[in-house]
Amino acid sequence: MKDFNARSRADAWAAALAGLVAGAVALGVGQLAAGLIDPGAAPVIAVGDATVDRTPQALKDWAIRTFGTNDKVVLIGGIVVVLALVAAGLGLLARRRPGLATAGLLVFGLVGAVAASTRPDAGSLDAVPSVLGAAVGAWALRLIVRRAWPPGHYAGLDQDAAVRDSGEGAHGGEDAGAHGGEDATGDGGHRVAGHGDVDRARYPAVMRAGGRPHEFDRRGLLTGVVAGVAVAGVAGLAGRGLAGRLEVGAERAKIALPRPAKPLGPIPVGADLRLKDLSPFITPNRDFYRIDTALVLPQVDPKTWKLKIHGMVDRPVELTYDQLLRRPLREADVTLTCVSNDVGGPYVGNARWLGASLADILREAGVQSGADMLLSTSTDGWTSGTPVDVVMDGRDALLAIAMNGEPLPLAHGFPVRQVVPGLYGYVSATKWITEIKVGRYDQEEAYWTERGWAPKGPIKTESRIDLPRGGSTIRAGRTRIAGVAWAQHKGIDAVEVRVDKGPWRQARLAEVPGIDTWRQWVVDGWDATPGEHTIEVRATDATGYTQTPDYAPVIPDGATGWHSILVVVK
Ligand SMILES: Nc1nc2c(c(=O)[nH]1)N[C@H]1C(S)=C(S)[C@@H](COP(=O)(O)O)O[C@H]1N2
Ligand SMILES: [Mo]
Repeated sequence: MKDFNARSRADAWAAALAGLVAGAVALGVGQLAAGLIDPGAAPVIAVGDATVDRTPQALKDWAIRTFGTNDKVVLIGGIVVVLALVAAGLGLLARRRPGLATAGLLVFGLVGAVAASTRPDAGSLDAVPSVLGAAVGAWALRLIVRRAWPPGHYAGLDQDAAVRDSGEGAHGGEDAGAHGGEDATGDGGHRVAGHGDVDRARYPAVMRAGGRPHEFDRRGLLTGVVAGVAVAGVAGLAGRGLAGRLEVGAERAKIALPRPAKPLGPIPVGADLRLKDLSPFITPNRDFYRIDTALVLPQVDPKTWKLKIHGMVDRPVELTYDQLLRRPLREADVTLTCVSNDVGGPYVGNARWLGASLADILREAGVQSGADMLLSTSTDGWTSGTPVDVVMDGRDALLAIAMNGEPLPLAHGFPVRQVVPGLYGYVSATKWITEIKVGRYDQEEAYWTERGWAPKGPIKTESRIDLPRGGSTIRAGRTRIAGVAWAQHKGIDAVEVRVDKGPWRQARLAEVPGIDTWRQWVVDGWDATPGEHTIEVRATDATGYTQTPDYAPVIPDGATGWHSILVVVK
C-alpha cells in the first residue's frame, strides 16, 4: 500500500506538471498572437492592466508603499503564480475529467479576452491572443495527458490486458500529433518499435505492484512536457520579437531636436553642491522615478501621433509632431513630484524640459469662459485634470518633447507629455498625451480623482535629508547633513535642521535657476557624538510658509510633515 500511495503521489505531480506545461503553451501562444496583433493584448498583461484599474484604492496604496516602483513586477508575478496554480489544478482534473479541464482553460481564456478587449486602447482583435492561447493550451493538455496516461490506464486490469495485447494499436491510433511531436525530440527511426517495447515491459510491472495501475507513462509525459515547453518557449520568444518590431525606439533615435527659440542659460554652477550621496541637481533620465499605470510601455509613433484639443474651445486644434516641433520651443527647469511621495520619499526628480507653450496653443484654440479643467488623455486611456487658470497664469506649462537634452524616453512619455510646474504629476504630467478636452471639474473626473484623490493637486512644500542616510551608522566627529527641498513655483527661501530636538540651525542653500525646481541644502558642521541621534528638517518657501510637523498621508492630496531620520554614531 505504501508503494501505491507513493505512486499516486507521483501521479498527481505528473498531472500538475502537465497542467503547468499546458498553461505555458497557452501563454506562449497568447504572446505570439499578441506580438502580431497588439503587445498590450498579451493575456497576462491584459489581466494585469484590468487588475490595476479595478483594484481598490487602499490595496493600490499599500502596493505602492510596500513595493514602490517594483509594484508592476510584483503584480505580474502574482498573476503568473495564480495562473500556475490554476494550471496545475486543471492538470490534476484533466486525468479523469478532460472535458472539465478544457472548459476551465477556456474560461480563463475568456477572462483574458474580456480584460484585453475592455482596455481603453483595445483594438478589435484584442480578444484573439487569450482565446487562441487557451484553445491551444487545452489541446496541449489533452495531448500530454493522453501520452502520459494512455487510454485503458485507469480502466482496470482487463482493459489493460487488452491494451497490452493490441500492442501499438491503443497508442498509435489516438493522437498522431503527439507522436509527430516526438519526432522533433530526435529519436526518429526506431521510435515506434521502441515505444511498443516499453509499453509491453511496463504494464505488467504496474499490475504486479499495485493491482490497479496508477503509474503514468514516464516517457509519454517526458516527451509531452519537452514538446510543450519547446512550443511555449519558441512562441513566447517569437511573440516578444514581433512586439519589438513595433517599437518606436528606432524612430526616437532618428529625431533631431530643434533649438529652443529662447534658450535658457546654463544651470548655475552653484546649483549642484556635488556631494556624494546628495541627489544631483539634475536627475539623469535613467535615474528619474517612473510612475504610471502602464504595464507595457505605450509605443507611440511620432509620425502618426496627433494631439486633439477640443471641448469648450472656439477653434478645435489638431497638432502633428512636426507641427509641434516647428512651434517656438522653450526650455524650463522643472522638478516633478508624485502625490504618492511620502515624507522623505523618492518620487521626485528634476530635469530640463524642452517643449511648446501649452498656454499659447490654448489661446489659439480660444478657451471659452466657464471652462476650468483640461482633461488630458494618454494613448492608454489614463486621464488627468489640470486647472486651466494654473496653465494660463504665465508659468512654463509645456507640451514637452525632450528631457535633459534628448527626446523624451519611452518611459517618460515619448513622443509628447505635459509638464506643469507646481502641480503633482497626477493632475499635470500626462505622458503619451493624445487629447486635451477643455471642460469643467463639475462635469468630468480624471483617473485618480475617480479613485479618491483630490481633483486639484498643488505641490506641498517639502524637504528631505539625503545624507547621512536614515538608519545608517556613521563615525563620530564633524558630519555633513544635506538634502533637497522643494516648493515648485514658489521657491525655497530657507531650510533648517535640528538634532535631537535641539535648536534649529540654518542650512546653507545652493543656487537655483528659478522657482520651479528643488533646491539643495547643506549643514556642514554637526559635531556627531557617539550614540543614537534624530535629525529633522523643515523648509520655508518664498510665501513665508514654514513646514509644520503635522503629518498628513499621501492620500488625498499629498503628504506633509518633517522628514526625520535616525542615525547611530560610533
Ligand atoms: N499616461 C500617463 N501619464 C502619467 C501617469 C500615468 O499613469 N499615465 N502618471 C502620472 C503621475 S502620477 C506622475 S507622478 C508622473 C510621473 O512622471 P514620470 O514617470 O516621468 O516621473 O506622470 C504622470 N503621467
Ligand atoms: Mo504621481
